Amino acid sequence: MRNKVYRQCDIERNLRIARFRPLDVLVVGATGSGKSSTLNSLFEDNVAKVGEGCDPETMEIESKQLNELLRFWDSPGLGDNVEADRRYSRKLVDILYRDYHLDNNQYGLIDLVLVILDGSCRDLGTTYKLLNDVIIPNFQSDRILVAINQSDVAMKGRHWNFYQNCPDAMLQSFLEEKALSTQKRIKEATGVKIINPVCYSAEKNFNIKELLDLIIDHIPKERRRLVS
Ligand SMILES: Nc1nc2c(ncn2[C@@H]2O[C@H](COP(=O)(O)OP(=O)(O)OP(=O)(O)O)[C@@H](O)[C@H]2O)c(=O)[nH]1
Ligand SMILES: [Mg+2]
Repeated sequence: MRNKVYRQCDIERNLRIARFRPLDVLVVGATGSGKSSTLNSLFEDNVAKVGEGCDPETMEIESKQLNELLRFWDSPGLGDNVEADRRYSRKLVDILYRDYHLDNNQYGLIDLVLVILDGSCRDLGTTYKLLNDVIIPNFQSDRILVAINQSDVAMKGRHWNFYQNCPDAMLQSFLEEKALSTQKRIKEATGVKIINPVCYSAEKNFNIKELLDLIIDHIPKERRRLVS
């Protein structure tokens, strides 16, 4: 089934509880983790420019609407240099405080933050910094989701079954361990207990429905009050 119409009834029902639409998901992560590739895979279309060379690609926060129920915000990645990190962090904080008014109440525009990790890399330093310095002080922790991209190259390209386009048993168990260890390490580094991350590959279109499931199953029950 196409992603645009995937579990529409569930999304409608979950959004109806809090009477809002669309759901706004801010996609963040280190540069090169695959945020833009993830959007292309979710949209089954070329909606965001993917980096081809060594340099960071996305420079601005831009919205992409999948359908009338889901809107994603692609963002620049952290981890390039100190000055760029400062600039991008400010942009992220700004959007976390972007508001809208309804019935005389003020709400935050962004409903969920999706943190994308590069599964081929063990270093979580930039992600910790992003969470500790930018996201957690300015956003409700129970609205943070984490997903691990680049599962196809998590073991340096080994154990990917090219014929079936999925990990073999060895890589599968490596990914399960990786998800648990990431959850534990994020708890230790930030104090936040995240939901078990989904491992997927934007490049190979692997587990993209599971990534959508993670979002759909964690649609907040109410609109977001701004952190003061
Ligand atoms: N093997 C593999 N490569 C991937 C995957 N996802 C992304 N890539 C590659 O990783 C590189 C960076 O991808 P982008 O989508 O531009 O990453 P980004 O997080 O948007 O990067 P910035 O815009 O610089 O923050 C590109 O060369 C992609 O082709 C994946 O699932 N598997
Ligand atoms: Mg990008």
